[in-house]
Amino acid sequence: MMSSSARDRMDAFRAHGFFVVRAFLDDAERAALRRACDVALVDARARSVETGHSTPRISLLTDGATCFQDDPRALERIAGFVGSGRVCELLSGLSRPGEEDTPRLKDAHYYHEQTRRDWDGDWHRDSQFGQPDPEVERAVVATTTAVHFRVALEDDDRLEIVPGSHARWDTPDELRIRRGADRATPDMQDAARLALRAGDACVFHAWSIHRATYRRAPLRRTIDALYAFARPAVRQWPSPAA
Ligand SMILES: O=C(O)CCC(=O)C(=O)O
Repeated sequence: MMSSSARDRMDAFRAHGFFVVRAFLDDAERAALRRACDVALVDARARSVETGHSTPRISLLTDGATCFQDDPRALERIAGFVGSGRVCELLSGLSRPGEEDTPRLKDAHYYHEQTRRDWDGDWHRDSQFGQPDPEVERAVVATTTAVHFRVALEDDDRLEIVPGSHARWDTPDELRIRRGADRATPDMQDAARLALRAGDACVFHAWSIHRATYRRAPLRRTIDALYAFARPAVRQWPSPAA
């Protein structure tokens, strides 16, 4: 039987598109995970004047081969965490009918404070990336699920979400903002700021309307993994010429 807290999480996810689990990691777990993620950030910052400095985040898995070459144990810890039963349990039951129930890990990122300047991110649904046609995107939003799972390794109140937007299409104002010329406006109606304390976890629907603002201070160290539930498309290869 589902525990009442699991039921509460699912209800919150269905209604608002996100839920928060307070104190998901204790101080020792959080410190160990932060040490592992910092290995990649220190490496990225040393290699680049952009990545890790003026980017919102670095990728922990797709750049892992280089970022962790001096400390492969750090990569093992991160990969173990984002694939752990404890994390997957939080994602259980979030898919739609017709989708797989098992989440497929797409990547893991590390959101960091800025080193050069403060800036405001664009409002978006992750579903819009690679979808120039809003009607095609609308069908993706209506039929599939992708989620971010994150843990703040230091206090983090940078993320803003429009609650409930995962379960409906945009209002005319929302569509104008996220596909228009003023995407970083502070004037998104009904947006809520998600304040996580160090150790808190949050799951949010990747198709929700959301954004973050990026600052030099305070320190931002949030690990975020992205998972999809949709069945992977089967790629049709052309048959070899006879
Ligand atoms: O927390 C953030 O910096 C924003 C996350 C975000 O917009 C995304 O990953 O799509």
